[in-house]
This record gives sequence, C-alpha cells and structure tokens, in this order.
Amino acid sequence: MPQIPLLSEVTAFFARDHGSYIDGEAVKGMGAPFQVINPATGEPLLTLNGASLAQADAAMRSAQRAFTAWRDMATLQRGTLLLKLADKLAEKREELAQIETLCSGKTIQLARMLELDQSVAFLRYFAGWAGKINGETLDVSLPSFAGEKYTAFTRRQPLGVVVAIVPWNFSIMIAVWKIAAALVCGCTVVVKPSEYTPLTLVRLAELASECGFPPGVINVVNGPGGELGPALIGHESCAKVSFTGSVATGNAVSRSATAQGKRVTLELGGKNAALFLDDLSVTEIVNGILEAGYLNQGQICAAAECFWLPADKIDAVLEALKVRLNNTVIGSPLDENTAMGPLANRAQLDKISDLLAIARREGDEIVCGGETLEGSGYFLRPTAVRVASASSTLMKEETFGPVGSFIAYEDAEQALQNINASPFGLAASVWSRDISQALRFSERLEAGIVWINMHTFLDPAVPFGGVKGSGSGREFGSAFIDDYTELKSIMVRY
Ligand code: TXE
Repeated sequence: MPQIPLLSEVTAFFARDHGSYIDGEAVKGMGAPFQVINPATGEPLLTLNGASLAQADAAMRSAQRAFTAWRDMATLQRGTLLLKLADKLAEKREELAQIETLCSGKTIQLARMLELDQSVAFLRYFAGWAGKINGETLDVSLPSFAGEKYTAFTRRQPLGVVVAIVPWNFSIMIAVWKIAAALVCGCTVVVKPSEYTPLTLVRLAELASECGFPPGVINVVNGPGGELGPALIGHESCAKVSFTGSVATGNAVSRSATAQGKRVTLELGGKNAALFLDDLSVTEIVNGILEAGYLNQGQICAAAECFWLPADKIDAVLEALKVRLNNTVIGSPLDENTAMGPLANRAQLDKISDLLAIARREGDEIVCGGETLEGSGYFLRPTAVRVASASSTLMKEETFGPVGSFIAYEDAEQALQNINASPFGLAASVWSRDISQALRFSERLEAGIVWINMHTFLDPAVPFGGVKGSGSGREFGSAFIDDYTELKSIMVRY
C-alpha cells in the first residue's frame, strides 16, 4: 500500500537543528543529545540536544516575566489569540500530523483527526471561556452599629507559571488541553514534552509566536524528564504542575510538588474496565470492544483493557473478535489505509512483551496476536487474552497497548464488585440496550468518567480525570478553572 508523500515543509523541518523554544525563540539545546526514533522503522529521525538546567531556568524566568502582562491583558484579547492559534493549527494540519506520525507511529488518519482536529476543537472551546471566568457577589452577615454596610465578592486569579508535563501518546492534544486551560485563565506555561515526541510542540510554539503570543507565554523545554522535571517543578517560579503520564512518575511528581507547596493535577491512567451486559448481541459486543480497546494501538490512557463478558457469550465473542483482529490492516502509519501502526517506542514494545510472557506463565490463553511483526519497527499484532482469573497480572497491570484481557462473569453485580476492587479509576464503560440498567451501573462504577454504550470519547465540555490511583483534579468543562486559578475574597465596608 502506498505511503503519502511527505510535505516539503516536513522534510525541511526535519533538516533543521532542533532544541527547545524559550522566550519566543527556537534555541539549540545545551544539554545531552538524544535521538528521536521513527517507531515504524526503528531508525533515528534526528538527534537533538536536550535543554540544560540553565535553559530550564531561563524558560521558567521567561514565563515569569511574561506572566504579569499576560494576566493583565484584556480577557477577550487572550481569547482571540487562542482562536488565532486554533486557526493556525487547522491551516498547518497536514504538516503537524505528518511530523507527529513520524515520531509517534500514530496512523496519519488518527494524527489528523485526533491530534489536530481535536486540538483545534479544544482550543476553540477554551477560548470561549475568555471573559467568563468570574467570581461571585456575596451577602455578608456582619452587624452594622453605625449605619455602615458591608459587601463582599470573589475573583478568580491566575496562579502564575504552570509546568505542563506531557506524554508521547497524544503529544499535541494533551499539551493543548493544558496550554489552553492555563492561558485562558491568565497563567503562562512551560511545557515538558516526552523525549520520544519532542518536535511538534516546538512547531506549535513557533506558530503561536506567529499568531502574536508574546515571548515567554508558551515555552517548550525538551529532554529526558528525570533531571529536567524536578528542576522545573522545584523552580521558584513554578506555581502549579499539570502532569499526564505513568503512575510511578506521576506519584513522584506529586510528592515533590506537594512537598514544595505547589499545586498539582495528575492524570495517570490505570486499568480501565468495560462491562458488557447480557442483553447485547455478539456483534454489538465485538464492535464495542474494538472501539474501547484498540484505537491508537491501545495507547490511550482512557482505553479499556479489562473486558467483562457474560459467561454464555464469551466463547462466541472471542471467536468473532479473533477474526476481526486478525484482519486488522497493520502497517506503515503513513499509509492512509493502515488501521494499526507500530507501538510508539521500544520500551513500550518490551514492556508489553514482558507482560505477555507473564500471562503465558500464569496460564492465560492468548486467543490471537501476541507476536511482533518481522522487521525493525515496533509492531505488535492486536492481541486478545482470555485470562485464567481476575487475579491474573494482566487484569491489574496496564499494558498501554493493543492487548485486551477477557473474563467471563455469571453475575453482573459480582463483575461490578471486581471492577471496583481495582486501585485505579480513570475511566470505565457499561454497555446495554437497557439504558435504565446501564445508568444504575454507571452510578456505582468507581471511575472519573463512565461511558454508556461508548468508550474513549472525550469532549471539551465534559470534565475528565481520575479517582483513586488514577490521579487528581479535572480537565475540561468548567472544572479546569479551579485548577488554574486561586479564589480571592474581597470585603468592603461602605
Ligand atoms: O512515562 P513517564 P513513559 C504509561 C504507560 C507507559 C508507561 C511509561 O503504561 O508504558 O507509562 O511511559 C516526564 N519528573 N503511560 O516512560 O515517565 C517524561 O519526560 C518529572 C500512561 O513515557 O510517566 C514525560 O514527559 N517528569 C500515560 C512524562 O514525564 C518526568 C501516557 C511522562 O513520562 C520525570 C504515557 C520526573 N522524574 C505513558 N521522569 C497516560 N496515562 O496517558 C519522566 N518525566
């Protein structure tokens, strides 16, 4: 199948010297070099230098200098700039999608539709909050002794400099969630992209400058997180950390941010479940599984990995699913007909291969997939595993890959108890034609978001975030306002 031709802008972009974006300029990194690998081929795309600690400091200082003017800018002007950036991303859709596909292995269709079109939608949504982030007027009950009166009101004030630490699975979109939310509230940002996908955010910051964003409002600091992350979080100018990534790193980020009195929100994934009730047909269940578990090679924090199926249907479902998964078009993510590209990086492939080896040892049955493709790319066939029991490792450890774990239940109530026994709770779904029944389950599923007859769809108007070990804080809706502003009370005697 043919690959799409790369745009000349993309080829020219890869030929440039890359680094970070600090104080309104693309700068060469002064830290250690690292490679960006094309996961479809295993070949390096380019080598760039990470930011040095001095450059991380310069980015934080730049964001701090830019903060006062950005905070004091008329809200409508801030909103207009976000709208301009949305238009710019729409205009550069193909260029950014191709860069992202080369670095992450995401299929070009998903890069266009999710990374770009969704980023544009989220930017426009957040731009709409400009001028609407308000306080309240309060009635106070202080007694008046000499005719004096009192009133009080609250204001929502921006926190200051936000450190946004983002992963590789949706490197543009997840960064846009954080950048747009911070900026519309009047905060400035320093973004730390994943070292696997460092390039598109540098391009985004350049485009923001072209739109008229003042220097320092959006900075991008590239490089491995182990040293840069703590330096950014511990910087005196850091008022808040917004983190999306692994549970282990997120917990370390949270400990260090809280110990230093910084606000922190965490979105950490976990082990999401989908519960299919027994009134559905085999085809309906299979369609639901494919939607919930296998998009973007399963590398979506909200994707389902544990599938609870009625005992009388599990055999038929797995038989039909096996046919559909075995027919998945796997291949170059630059081919528009590809449905499944490679995993995003070698570490990801190794981690999943190790988990599958554990599954085999524990007596789980690999129904289909489980093998890598020949060649140097990081391809894994879409995999379905019928686990031996609810205590199998695969029912607990996040694979973050195209690996569904399937288990039968006799009693949906018992399945619910098992799902809720998880220490995580980012997302879950319940599927049934009986909406009344599904709504009752949705109330009791312990997760930050529960979908009914759908899975993985995120909308800017609907708050998103986890419970239990899956994180704290909420993105989107009006819920983000709490996370990026401080509530100030003002009392007046008159
Ligand atoms: O994540 P990390 P990795 C899960 C998934 C995957 C695993 C590892 O299971 O297999 O995590 O992925 C930065 N202080 N998810 O290693 O380390 C890092 O540079 C501050 C789930 O890529 O969490 C990157 O920018 N920051 C997930 C970001 O943290 C640090 C999405 C995330 O990297 C740091 C991705 C430190 N000490 C992976 N160390 C989801 N929930 O969406 C690293 N970083």
